[in-house]
Amino acid sequence: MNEALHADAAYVGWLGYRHLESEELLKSGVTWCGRVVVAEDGEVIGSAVAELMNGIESMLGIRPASSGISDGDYCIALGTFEGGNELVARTFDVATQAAIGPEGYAIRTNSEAGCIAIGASTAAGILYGVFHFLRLLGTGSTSDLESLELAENPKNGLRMINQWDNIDGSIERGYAGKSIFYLNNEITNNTERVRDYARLLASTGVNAISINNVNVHHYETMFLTDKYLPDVARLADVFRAYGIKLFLSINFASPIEIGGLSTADPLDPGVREWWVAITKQVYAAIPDFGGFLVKADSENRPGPFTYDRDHADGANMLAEALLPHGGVVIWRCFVYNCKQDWRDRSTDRARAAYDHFTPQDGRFHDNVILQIKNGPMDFQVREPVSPLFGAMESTNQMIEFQITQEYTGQQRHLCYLVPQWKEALDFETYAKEEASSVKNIINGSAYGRRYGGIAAVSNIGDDENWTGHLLAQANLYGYGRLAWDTEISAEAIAEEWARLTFGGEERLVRTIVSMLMESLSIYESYTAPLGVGWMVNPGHHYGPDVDGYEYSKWGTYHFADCHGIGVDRTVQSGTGYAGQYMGSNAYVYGSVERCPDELLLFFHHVPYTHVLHSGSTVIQHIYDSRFDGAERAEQLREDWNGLEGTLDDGLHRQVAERLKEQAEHAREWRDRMNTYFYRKSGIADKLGRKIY
Ligand code: GCV
Repeated sequence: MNEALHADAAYVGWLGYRHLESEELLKSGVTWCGRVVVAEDGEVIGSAVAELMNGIESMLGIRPASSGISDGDYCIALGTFEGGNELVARTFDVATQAAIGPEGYAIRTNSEAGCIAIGASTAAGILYGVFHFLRLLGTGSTSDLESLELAENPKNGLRMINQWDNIDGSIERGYAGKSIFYLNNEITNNTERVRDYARLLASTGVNAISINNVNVHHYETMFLTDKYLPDVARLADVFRAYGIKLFLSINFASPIEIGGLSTADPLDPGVREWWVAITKQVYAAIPDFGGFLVKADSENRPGPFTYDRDHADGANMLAEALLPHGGVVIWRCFVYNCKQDWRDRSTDRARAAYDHFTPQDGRFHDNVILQIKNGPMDFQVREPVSPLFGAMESTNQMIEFQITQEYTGQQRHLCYLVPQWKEALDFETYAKEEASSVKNIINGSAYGRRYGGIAAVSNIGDDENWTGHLLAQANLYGYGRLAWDTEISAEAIAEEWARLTFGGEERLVRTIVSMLMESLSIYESYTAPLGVGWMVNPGHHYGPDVDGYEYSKWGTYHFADCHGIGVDRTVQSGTGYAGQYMGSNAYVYGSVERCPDELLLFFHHVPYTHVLHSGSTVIQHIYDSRFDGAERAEQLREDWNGLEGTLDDGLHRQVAERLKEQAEHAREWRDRMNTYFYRKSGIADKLGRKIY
């Protein structure tokens, strides 16, 4: 197979629409898909129809005819329930139609009418329905098309991607090349690539994107002005055709930096008027603009604190400017003291978001959503879930995940993150007696909130395969699918992705799914077992450095000495962080006996000889997990190498190279960690393995 084809296969990702292998499904598909009947037009419907035609052609080898009405032969009928497609109207009864929300869809085979109908209340619903139908074909998860009957609504209103791209083309924490949006302080003209990204995102159910880094620098501050707004609007056009709303990250000090004012005080009438006017200007250019994403008073970014105002003052000012246009403010809760003195044992960064925000519950306007990182620190491989979820009954909340692998191997190591995200979503907060797991908090149902959802920091760049590590595409795919339906299992998502990307050969699929499912635990075991994070090289965050952050200002310590390790966050003797949890979570985390092993060192400082629930001591676990993790990383490499010949060489080779690096690097982690702790503790490995 030639190189161009390899490259193309990596580029198209899960939208490669491989020719179907199942004869039965192929036959059924050819019968039903010869014609597409659609009575409406419009951009989003246009995207849906184009995707359907291309998908069918590629998977079934027939190009469907397209018409406004049926010719009596079998067909696929698309349309909104009220949109004039008689086949759609006939196929779905009133109850089904009523059960479909704004972005949902129903798919049903109507044998009598000779159609498979995809019906929805909006064009976006049709688009999602089409992608679902194509997924059914592509994964072979239906053997024939005679009896389809399904209906779906997304579990979350906002299913958002955050780009951390800068206008100079760099990407903060990007590991897959340069930005696809920007180059040399200009917004790209290559909207083809942006459009392909929009397709990938829409196919998983993503419906919102913020296109610039939350750290908003000089030029990006001007995105709100005539200098860039027409170009921003061009990008909004591309995303709109795929049902995706565009948001901008804004600089809280914009009134000073681009408005010529002397203050950005949110209670200053001049500042408030300025935001009203500039927001109006944005909506004139982008009528369906989503709103502003804000990082304020965080890691040296400006914010309301400068003026002795609080987050609610800042967020509400922006919310008022957006309200007449239907926009929302997404206000990040990643607020902590990043200039801490490491000698100060009373300040605990983990406490910060809860301490800052809970006192303001009830003060945020209805079109403000607080965006909270999944854990209280910063996207470590293992953290407890942030105690802020559920702790603000009268405030909209959404969760923030990091698809880009800043602390999880930077797309040079394999680390499938969906299991981590699922664990966070399933976490029971005990905010209410029932149904108050994180997923029910953020989807708005627990407290009857109007807005909520999920955001995640993207992992793509202009690398041919988008994500650097080809298998890291599974994280982007998995994020979207999970945001749409928080109930699907991580394994089911992995399997879908593997089948769509690599085809249905069983050994190939099984191997890839098992590698993905193992990968998080492997990465955790050679890097940061027992919940102690941050033992990485400062700045770029790749690779081991146990004390890299130990004497820094960032509030990220493990407190290892010759006796023990871990952070005492108990109420009795520590920072009190464990007391921020509700119900039995506080009880479990606050006790060294009850705390689960995987989080022990996050909550407790214990001697190396402390015996874990597993029966092992802390020091022995430190050694065992590193040896084990490095071995399992080697196994990943072998598993993949065993697939040679079952997928095209180019794809195989690029992953093989990454897995080789990972296996070597896992050994580096193992040896650095084990040697450090052996030297600190003076306790030998019971199994007498080589520690340097
Ligand atoms: C965008 C961490 C990252 C920063 C990032 C920040 C944030 O600190 O290292 O690069 O900045 O989180 O989420 O705002």
